[in-house]
Amino acid sequence: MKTVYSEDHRLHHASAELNDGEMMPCFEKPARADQVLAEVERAELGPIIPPDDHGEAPIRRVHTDQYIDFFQSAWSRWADLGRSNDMLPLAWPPRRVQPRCPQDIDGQLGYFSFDAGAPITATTWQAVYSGAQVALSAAALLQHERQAFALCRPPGHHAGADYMGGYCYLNNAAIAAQSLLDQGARRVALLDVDYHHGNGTQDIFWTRPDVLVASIHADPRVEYPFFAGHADERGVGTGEGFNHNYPLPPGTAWAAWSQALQDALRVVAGYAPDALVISLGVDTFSGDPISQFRLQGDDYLRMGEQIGALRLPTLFVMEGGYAVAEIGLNAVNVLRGAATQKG
Ligand code: OKP
Ligand code: ZN
Repeated sequence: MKTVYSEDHRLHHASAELNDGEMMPCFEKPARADQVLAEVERAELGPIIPPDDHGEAPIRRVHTDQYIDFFQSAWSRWADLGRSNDMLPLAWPPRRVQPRCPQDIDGQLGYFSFDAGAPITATTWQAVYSGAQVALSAAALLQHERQAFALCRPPGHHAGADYMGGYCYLNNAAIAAQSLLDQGARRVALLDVDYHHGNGTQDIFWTRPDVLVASIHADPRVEYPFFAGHADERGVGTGEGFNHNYPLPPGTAWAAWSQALQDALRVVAGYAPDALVISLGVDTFSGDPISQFRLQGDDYLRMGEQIGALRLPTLFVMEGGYAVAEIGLNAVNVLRGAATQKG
């Protein structure tokens, strides 16, 4: 399996996030991707190639022009005010307000985010632009290959069409899924195995039947992102029935997790997609510092085997995973498991 990777992820390295009421060093940091890359090399998974530049157009197929334009100019507007700290939002519209986009940079930061978990630095746009190109380039590989790995960083699945949050800025998996449709796929399935619900992905495809979204994650009643991911969220209008959530309690281990996977894979197979995108978060690991599931190293091999057994053209897009020492092995175990099944 080929891995697409760009060093540009290093250009996003924010200084702090709010955790338990305290500003702490970001869990989402460059060492994460370094570890995954090192393990891809060590395991000899296959060639590691740089992304091609597909430009902004495929990003703007998923994200609004207003959001992208804001993002691209945000840092220079911030710096022009003499500010040098990472950009963080501080106000959001409450319920029952139909928000108008403010003119002020602080107001706009709240308008284009849903939490304070996505700080913008001077070079964040460059990093996330390259991350999206990694996803697009890996998606393009599926024209000739059965499987590919987009080693994206930062993650993307919390980002919606016009908002950032939860370490996410551009929804790499959604951008890849849309590009597969634009290259001729009639239906794409997107399965999110990250510990956290992919609220951005769900929102982006909420009304659409051409992308089936399934997500296995911690129950939002007790876990971030709290306001989406319930089992009764199934899409609306023409999208009704094309969104499937599998919320699971804290402490879930492989036995119960794999039951949800089995059901999700049955739903995916029934959809008969032309391609499958996996939002590959490995923060389901027992040792993850911010998560409460109990998957073990070998479970990721089984996960990959079961995904690979569908024998669909499959794109793996890196999402979360914060146990830095183990993130590489866990992610590569999924890829190796899937690679042994292809044929
Ligand atoms: C991103 B991805 C810890 C609380 C949780 C946000 C978690 C974002 C996870 N400070 N903060 O889904 O792995
Ligand atoms: Zn996560």
